[in-house]
Amino acid sequence: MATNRTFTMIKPDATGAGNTGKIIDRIIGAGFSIRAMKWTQLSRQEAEKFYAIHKERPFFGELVDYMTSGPIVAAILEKDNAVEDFRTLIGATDPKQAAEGTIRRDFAESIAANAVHGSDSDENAHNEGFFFFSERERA
Ligand code: 3AN
Repeated sequence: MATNRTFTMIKPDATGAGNTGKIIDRIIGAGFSIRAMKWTQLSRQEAEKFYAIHKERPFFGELVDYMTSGPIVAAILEKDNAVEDFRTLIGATDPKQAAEGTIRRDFAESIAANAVHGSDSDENAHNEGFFFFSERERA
């Protein structure tokens, strides 16, 4: 399993606000290369499957409603230490706690509508990329 890759989604608040290009610029500017990318929308069933790990959390219904509310951009990114460096680039889950200069600080609306997703481990990065992209798209 590659350990220099992570997975991201630009979420419906950010695509809807017209911030997709600015966020992709930030990602590339931080040294990540894009290995796969698609503009798509999640069905309820897909969002429930993607976020299954959170299904006992009180915000699960809200999370699924939100993530199916509009288009997203899914991408596989590559860089040394990709998972950790990308989490640093996006900042804390709650944009109010996110450090100055992070993507969530600058573009997120709230803890639920927080602009971008970033995988939290190499294993999840692999599984999440697998969820969205076929083998030839992941090359
Ligand atoms: P992160 O995306 O920073 O890893 P997680 O894994 O704790 O955060 O949560 C997954 C997603 O669930 C978050 N990106 C956010 O959209 C949503 N979420 C987390 N906590 C809350 C909350 N308290 N209320 C609503 N949505 C939440």
